[in-house]
Amino acid sequence: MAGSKFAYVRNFELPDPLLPGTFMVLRIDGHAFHRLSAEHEFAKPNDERALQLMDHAARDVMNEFKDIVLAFGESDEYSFLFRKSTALYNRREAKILSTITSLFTSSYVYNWPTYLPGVPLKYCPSFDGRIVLYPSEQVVRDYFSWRQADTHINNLYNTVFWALVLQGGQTTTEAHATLRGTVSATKHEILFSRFGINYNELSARYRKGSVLVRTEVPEPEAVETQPSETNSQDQTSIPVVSDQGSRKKKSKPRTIIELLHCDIIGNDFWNSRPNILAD
Ligand code: DGT
Ligand code: MG
Ligand code: MG
Ligand code: MG
Ligand code: MG
Repeated sequence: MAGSKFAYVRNFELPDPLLPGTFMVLRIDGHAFHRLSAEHEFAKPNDERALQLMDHAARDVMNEFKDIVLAFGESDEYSFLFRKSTALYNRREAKILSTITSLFTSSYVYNWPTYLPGVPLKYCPSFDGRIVLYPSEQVVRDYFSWRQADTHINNLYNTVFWALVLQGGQTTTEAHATLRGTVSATKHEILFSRFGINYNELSARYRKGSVLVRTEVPEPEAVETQPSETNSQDQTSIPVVSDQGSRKKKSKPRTIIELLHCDIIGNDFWNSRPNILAD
């Protein structure tokens, strides 16, 4: 059927496919959260409630988009890694980016009262988003190492900074001056000797950020419904037909989304979860 004479305008909508066979990382970041955190009196340097709200929104995104295999969050940002061969929305960039940024934002707003009860939102928060493609496993790992190293550097600085201000009585200008040019060891030392704070004993959430992964869990029912199957081999992909009707054995393992605050720079995390980078 011919369209209207206006339908030609459709030709101005250009395709925006993301290169196939590459890892896709989508990162959202709170717009002007310097202001949002101040106006809603977030605790300094870290507001546990606000960070948990970020984790909740990221979990909602992962529940909706199963091709996301890993997410990492800190401060007002979250990064989502898609499996390499994802065909989500035919890899159309604007569709993916706008849908996920929008879902994250609405979940953040929807769940705000749960995490910050008694703190009414004064205005509409928003998030920016970008998608970057990475060509190899090594660059993907380096990307996440970069974000977690950033978490550590910022958190160490902010922790000392706010200790100097809130407990040490310095002005923010004085605290910046105190810390100017100091190396990491000096910051640890200031925290310990002046404020009795052992940095390494602070919450891992603050030091390592938030890591969301899919973890396989045993499917208890599958075992129960196949009592005659005793040989644990050869069961992986064979559909088993029971007397009561057809039922697939071990079709897809059940996974849960797990929240961790662990190191993702070293090899252990990646070696123990080979599925993240495999396709
Ligand atoms: P942008 O991203 O360019 O629109 O600007 P901002 O203001 O969002 O800057 P950004 O993303 O570089 O830094 C995040 C801001 O959010 C930073 O000013 C600190 C604030 N923020 C994030 N999480 C917390 C928190 O847990 N507690 C407090 N007090 N502030 C936080
Ligand atoms: Mg920024
Ligand atoms: Mg921001
Ligand atoms: Mg940020
Ligand atoms: Mg539509």
